[in-house]
Amino acid sequence: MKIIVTGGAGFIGGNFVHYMVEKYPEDMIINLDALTYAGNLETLKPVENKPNYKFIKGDIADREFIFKLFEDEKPDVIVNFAAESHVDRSITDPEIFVRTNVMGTTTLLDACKQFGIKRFHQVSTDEVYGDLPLDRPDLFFTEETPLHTSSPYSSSKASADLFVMAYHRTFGIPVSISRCSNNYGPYQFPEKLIPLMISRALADEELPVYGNGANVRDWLHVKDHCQAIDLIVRKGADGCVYNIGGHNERTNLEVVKTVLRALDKPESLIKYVTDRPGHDRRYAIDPKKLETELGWKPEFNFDTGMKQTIQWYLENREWWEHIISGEYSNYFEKMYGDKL
Ligand code: NAD
Ligand code: TDX
Repeated sequence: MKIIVTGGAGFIGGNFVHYMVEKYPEDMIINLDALTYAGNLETLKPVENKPNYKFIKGDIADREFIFKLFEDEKPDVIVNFAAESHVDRSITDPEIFVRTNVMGTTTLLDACKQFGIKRFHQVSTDEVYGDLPLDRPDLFFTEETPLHTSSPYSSSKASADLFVMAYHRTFGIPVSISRCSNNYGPYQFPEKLIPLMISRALADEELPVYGNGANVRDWLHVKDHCQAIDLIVRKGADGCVYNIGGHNERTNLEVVKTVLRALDKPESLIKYVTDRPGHDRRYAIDPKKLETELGWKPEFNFDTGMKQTIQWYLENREWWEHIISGEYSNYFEKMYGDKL
């Protein structure tokens, strides 16, 4: 099989490329990535010389380029990770989220319609369901929960999901969608909560916690996410949505304190800052469909996953220090400058 992985130089896409290149030596994995601020070819170093791997630089919203790529490569499967993925950036600059997340996805779907495809898989998010109240721990997102978004990011992802389903129904494109909870693990860009806190705690810098830190996220190790996507692409039913999550709910404050404990740093580093506008309160996934229909089970719980992740950031300082010392430092100043 020839599989195009879009966004394979990012966090989850990069981990997925590693996983697929190792697991399926007989398949060809093509990593298509525009190398935005979030794309990093350093992440692909472990696979770059493998015979079943190839990198192509390109933009999923560039129609001419995408059609030519499909014509040349004739892929069997597309797994679409490419996206603008950071909620805070979507609040300051929503437009690029529409271009990449919505128009990029429809451009890929148009190419699938024109050239044919065995499966188009859309990597979506639990954020399309909106949020749950903090005082109802009995409530979870199922695949039937209505879409009800809060941020420009989640609205762009929900919109893309609707287009995927529309192309399935109207044009008969074989599709699947997965909606996963918050990921953590190696190679995550240090703008996201866990790597941000690890890198700043190691430098004895203040840790910005939005609001009172009581918002809840449901954490899944990135490797478990990759395994689930592989399973859905190969065995999932055509036209179906699968939720992915491992029942690891934590408040943001609990997560930050876990990082501080693991690094033996004081809680006095925590600094409560202005809340994110429209901040979703709680995400919690019910993964029953994936578990019962496809037999998926996560390998990590939050404790084992965090231990492995923190160890990785300690052993791979060069990877993230390189990012922090570059253009990203301007972004941090702009976003947090008057908060810290
Ligand atoms: P990321 O920001 O780390 O990586 C995104 C990648 O997409 C980068 O390599 C970037 O260069 C590439 N990209 C951006 N625009 C592009 C374009 N126009 N054309 C080609 N490539 C482009 O993101 P991530 O955290 O790895 O998330 C990957 C996917 O998983 C996204 O679709 C996101 O919505 C979804 N998701 C993320 C999480 C999470 O917790 N991070 C959870 C659930 C779902
Ligand atoms: O400095 C911070 N302080 C803080 O308190 C940052 C960056 C975040 N937070 C809070 C906001 C959230 O409640 O931590 C929580 C996690 O924040 P992010 O890492 O920005 O993730 P989130 O907004 O939950 O979205 C993530 O999960 C779903 C990904 O970025 C999305 O791509 C994915 O779809």
